[in-house]
Amino acid sequence: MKKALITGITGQDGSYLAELLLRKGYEVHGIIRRASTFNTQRIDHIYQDPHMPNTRLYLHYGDLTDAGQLTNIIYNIQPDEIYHLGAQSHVKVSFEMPEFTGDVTGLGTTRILEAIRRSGIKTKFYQASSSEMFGAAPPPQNEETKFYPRSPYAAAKVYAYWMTVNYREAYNLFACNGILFNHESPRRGETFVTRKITRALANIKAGKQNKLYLGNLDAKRDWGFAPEYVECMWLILQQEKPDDFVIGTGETHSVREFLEEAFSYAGLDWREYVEIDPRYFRPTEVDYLLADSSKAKRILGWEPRVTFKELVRIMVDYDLIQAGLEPIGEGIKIIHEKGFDWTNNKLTL
Ligand code: NDP
Ligand code: GDR
Repeated sequence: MKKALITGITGQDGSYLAELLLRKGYEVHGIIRRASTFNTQRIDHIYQDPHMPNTRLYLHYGDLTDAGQLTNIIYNIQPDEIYHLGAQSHVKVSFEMPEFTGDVTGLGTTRILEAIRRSGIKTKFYQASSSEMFGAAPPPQNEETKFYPRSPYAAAKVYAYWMTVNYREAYNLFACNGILFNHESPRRGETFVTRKITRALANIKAGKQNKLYLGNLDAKRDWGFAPEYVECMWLILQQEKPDDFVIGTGETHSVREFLEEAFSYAGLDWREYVEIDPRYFRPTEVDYLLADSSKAKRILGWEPRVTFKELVRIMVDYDLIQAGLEPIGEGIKIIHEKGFDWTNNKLTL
């Protein structure tokens, strides 16, 4: 049985990836942070009591700032594959906490790479690189595009990207970068713009909220559906040789278009509810991201199946249910039609 270790297993991507790997028959280990409240909501439905026979999911306390414990975990588990998804992943927050973001998001990668090197184990390594690294580089962006990071988060990811490449070249590690463009889902963190919009609109419909405060509506993003993107992470580590891949849909939309699509699907006019709060503007913005994923299509055979419009509908339906309302239904229909599973209000793979 193959063993995988996931950092960031409690996050959006970590939770979908854990489901995928369990389904593929892996023994899955995840690193979680100690918190005073439960922080495992996204993986509670797959949690297994470690005392039971046939358990294949194990959680370990650790932190990306604690090199000793990371080395310990990696040495003890001896995983075949490591998916390094843990990060301070919020771009706006990284301007408030640049040093902390550098420590967790940048140096965190080095700590894991060093733990692999020092423990001498043979494992494959996946680094969660980001389209934010392209920043101000003109679209479309692919593996050849020069990085131009526009935030402390993006700068930390560029550092982590190059450390991954360096350990591949210096120590012959099977280390890969997946340069993923924005991907969203009902499990997306509530402060990222897509989820902030779909949650607010559901609360507005439910009479629990009247206004939605946002920042820059002109930014353009290449938004895809997260469960499809974790399949790429796995595919990248199944190749014969380690390599770096850009993953995205090849379609771009502004935040305004997302608003329009979401509110009109729910029968509302966003202009009546949205106000601009400059607090959400970023000191330097990334204006225009658009993926050229032709390499992933050619080598991994990967193409997205869920469109922008479908993604919006899935997220709106889910948040309507969360707000105690009837879903409009198109989103749930799409989930079933495309072979995903939505039971007990949980979207699983
Ligand atoms: P989330 O913010 O949802 O999850 C981040 C995860 O990292 C959580 O499990 C979090 O734990 C964990 N984490 C944060 N700080 C630490 C720390 N100090 N030590 C250990 N674990 C920590 O991110 P996503 O799932 O959306 O993204 C996964 C990865 O992919 C991230 O590295 C992100 O930067 C990157 N990425 C994401 C994209 C996207 O569109 N989603 C696109 C490109 C890259 P806790 O739950 O306790 O907070
Ligand atoms: P991003 O995602 O910065 O692309 O990083 P986010 O959803 O935070 O912002 C997207 C765009 O929306 C604009 N925006 C707002 N953003 C937030 N969060 N809140 C608002 O109120 C708001 N109003 C407008 C932003 O200015 C921006 O232009 C995400 C993260 O998941 C990263 O970890 C990942 O690397 C990249 O995607 C790819």
